[in-house]
Amino acid sequence: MDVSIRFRREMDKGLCRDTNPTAAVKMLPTYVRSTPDGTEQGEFLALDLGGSNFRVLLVKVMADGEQKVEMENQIYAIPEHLMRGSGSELFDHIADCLANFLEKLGIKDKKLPLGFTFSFPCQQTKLDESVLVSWTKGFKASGVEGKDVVSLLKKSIKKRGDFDIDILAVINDTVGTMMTCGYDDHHCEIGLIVGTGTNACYMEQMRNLEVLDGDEGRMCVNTEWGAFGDDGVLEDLRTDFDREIDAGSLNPGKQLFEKMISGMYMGELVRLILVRMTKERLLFQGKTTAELLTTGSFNTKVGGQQKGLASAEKVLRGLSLDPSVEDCIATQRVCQIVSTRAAHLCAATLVAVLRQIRDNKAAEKLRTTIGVDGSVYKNHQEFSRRLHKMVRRLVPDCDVRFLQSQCGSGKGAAMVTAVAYRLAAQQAERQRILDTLRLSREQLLDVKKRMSEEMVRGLSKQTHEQTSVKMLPTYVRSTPDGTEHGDFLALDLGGSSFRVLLVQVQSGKRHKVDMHHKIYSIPQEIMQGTGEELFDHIVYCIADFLEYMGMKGTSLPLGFTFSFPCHQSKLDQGILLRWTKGFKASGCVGQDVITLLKAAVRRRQDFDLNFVAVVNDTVGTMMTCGYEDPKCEVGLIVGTGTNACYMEEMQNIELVEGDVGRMCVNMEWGAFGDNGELDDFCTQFDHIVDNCSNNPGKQRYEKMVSGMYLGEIVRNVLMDFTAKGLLFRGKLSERLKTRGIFETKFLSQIERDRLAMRQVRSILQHLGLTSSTCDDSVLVKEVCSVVARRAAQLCGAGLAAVVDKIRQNRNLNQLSITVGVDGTLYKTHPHFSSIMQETLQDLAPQCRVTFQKSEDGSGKGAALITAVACRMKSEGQH
Ligand code: 0WK
Ligand code: 0WK
Ligand code: BGC
Ligand code: BGC
Repeated sequence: MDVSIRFRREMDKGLCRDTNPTAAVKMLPTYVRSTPDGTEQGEFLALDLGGSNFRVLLVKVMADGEQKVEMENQIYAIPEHLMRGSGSELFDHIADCLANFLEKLGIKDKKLPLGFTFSFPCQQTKLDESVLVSWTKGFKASGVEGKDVVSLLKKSIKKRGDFDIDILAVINDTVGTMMTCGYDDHHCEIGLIVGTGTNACYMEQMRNLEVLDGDEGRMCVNTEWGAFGDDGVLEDLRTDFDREIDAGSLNPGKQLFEKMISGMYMGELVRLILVRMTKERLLFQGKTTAELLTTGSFNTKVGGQQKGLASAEKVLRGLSLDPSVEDCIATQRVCQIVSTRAAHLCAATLVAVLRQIRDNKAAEKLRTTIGVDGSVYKNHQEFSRRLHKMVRRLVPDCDVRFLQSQCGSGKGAAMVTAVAYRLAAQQAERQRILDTLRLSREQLLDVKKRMSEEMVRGLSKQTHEQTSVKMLPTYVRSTPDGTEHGDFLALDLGGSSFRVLLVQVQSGKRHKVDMHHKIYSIPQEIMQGTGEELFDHIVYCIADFLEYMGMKGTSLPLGFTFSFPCHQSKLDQGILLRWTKGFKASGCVGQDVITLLKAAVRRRQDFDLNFVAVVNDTVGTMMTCGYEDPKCEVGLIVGTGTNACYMEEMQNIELVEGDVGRMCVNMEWGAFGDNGELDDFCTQFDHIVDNCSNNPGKQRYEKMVSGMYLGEIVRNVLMDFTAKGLLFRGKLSERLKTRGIFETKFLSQIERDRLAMRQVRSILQHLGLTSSTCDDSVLVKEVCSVVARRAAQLCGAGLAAVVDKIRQNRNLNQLSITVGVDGTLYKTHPHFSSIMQETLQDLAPQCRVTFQKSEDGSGKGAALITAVACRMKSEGQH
């Protein structure tokens, strides 16, 4: 119990980030995160190095329903001079054995995936990279410690040049054993080796693996318990015999626990004890022999099979001794004691692992299986019996089963490789699909170029009709100059919420604006009902607001932010060209929205309004921000929808008379791509979202950028991945099939740095995906980030076209300008704005653009435009 508790403490030291560097028991991450799930299939090569035999294997895994594995293997010798020679010779030899094996099976031409069981302590950063920390057991080849054994093997194979393989995984033999046994018994979560060396691995909770990021799910940890005691914590238990063995070993001071247990040392322990007893005349009449005094002459194998005195005698005679019966009994007794100690010490550390797993699971009664291999465990019946017995004595409350590995860790290596292969294939397929959503700089430059071309075509009388980007004149000619004053009513319709506002503007130096507003919802059925119902609802809200403000009966000038594409021939008229976003009210397209509103006011006969201006939310946003920063000459919305406006030179606006000064143009860039300008960037998911929208073929750019659609793009990618078995183990939840269920706000939440995986998990829970794994969460986060990144980059490319046009309009080498921005996506997404600005800076390097987030919404801007219009009317200008 005490040894077990000490070892538990050592395990914690190894797991803890701060103490890991000095911990003796290294608790090495293996990057094996999942046990076989039955979908593995294919042909895999495996190498099994580090035990008493070096094996090369070919493992065929069939996944047709009942899992079947066929194996062919060949044992090759590793001569001692190679174990202790130069590393490159050792790896050349391994490559030669591999070549020989492939030749024999006539598969030299195949480039098969390979799993490498390398049974020594290795620091891994990923499954197929493994740096040897230090040799153990009989190995001491030079130039390998501190090196990645995959690169060493690759080098040796390349040196041969007559075959090629794909090394996908390096694992420890304990891991291979756990996986081999895990294939048949899904409870197997511990791997134990007691052979030449000894070691154990087990499935640990990621949250306890402090040296790694991420705290979801589990990963297999290679404890490397052979080194237990290397920091002196076992000194009170180690005997002089142990010290003598260590002193005579290849790696003194290291693997002290292993040297008390494993097959490489047990025989020697017995020998040293026999020598000491002989020298003290307690055995063989005190007469030693050369053999008895020779290191390694009493090897464990024979020691183990103590079937009666006969064999003891035979062994001792093998050392030229002339043993008496007492000598044989005594020798047997020594073997028994050495083996018992080994078994019990092994039990103690194993129990520490069992307790760790039980506590991780907070399980009352732990049910688990230990996969075991190794010549000591397999050939020393007494050892395994004593081990089982002591384990059950130390943890009587655990239901522990020992499953002896029949086919070595090679099968397990193939399983890990199969999982790695499946994961790699799945990852490649995922990335192939995600790559269709990743845009290169060239592509973004192309988007900018095409947007610029469409802007020019939209402004020109000839091509205006055909173009997709309508460049609509707004009859807003100047930005506020601080002389505006008065009270104004503003409506703000078209975003995610409908607002009615009272805006009070004071002119003069410390000019300022006070605002009162109330938010109203526009129910779906009103958005998609009749125009009358919609405008009656708007008027009802205005009446409620005037009531709420106690302004019944006052007739204030009204500015109407109507965030849809409207053709205007003057400020107080807006002919709706088409609905966008979630709106589809009938009888409005082609109508002047002021007329529709007036009709609704008339229908209510409750109050009157002085309709002065209809403005687009981009224009309202530009004006709102322009009130603070006169350099603000661009308005950008990235919310439910997306759009931009900017101050264009009158001479370029061919649809409006006059060449003097500027006028704000509402680009309606949401429609960019409606004439196919973006087809070569559209993915299958964009087509699905467009086909399922209520305005197919329209607003293509908007459907790749704005908040109303990003969630749907993500949902369709997730569905496609799930359908292809790349996510959620191919199990689709009903909820995930529901349109609009993956709200765009999830994208912002999921990408918020700190929260990350736990946040994702709860969102997936909410989507009915309760059985999602950590990997699923990671992938969902990646899909969200790819979709949001593309949206931000496309928006940046569009904006680059706008500011560069303004720069060229003004023949400037350098333009510094401010863009007023609003919209939930821009404001709440953690990375959208920075990615958009990076893209803009990269594609329009001659423009220094400052972004001004609009805090007061476009209602203020609408009121300012109304104020300017009123001022100009009162000064008789038009
Ligand atoms: C057989 C496994 C191998 C492991 C060996 C340990 O396939 O990976 O290294 O058991 O036992 P040993 O051969 O050292 O007794
Ligand atoms: C707030 C503005 C409004 C605009 C909205 C867009 O006041 O005019 O339509 O932003 O953002 P959304 O609400 O669609 O996210
Ligand atoms: C090695 C371990 C290995 C064990 C059993 C030890 O010497 O350090 O990596 O698992 O032997 O082969
Ligand atoms: C509309 C634009 C509006 C944008 C942002 C688009 O769907 O067509 O008029 O500016 O959404 O709200």
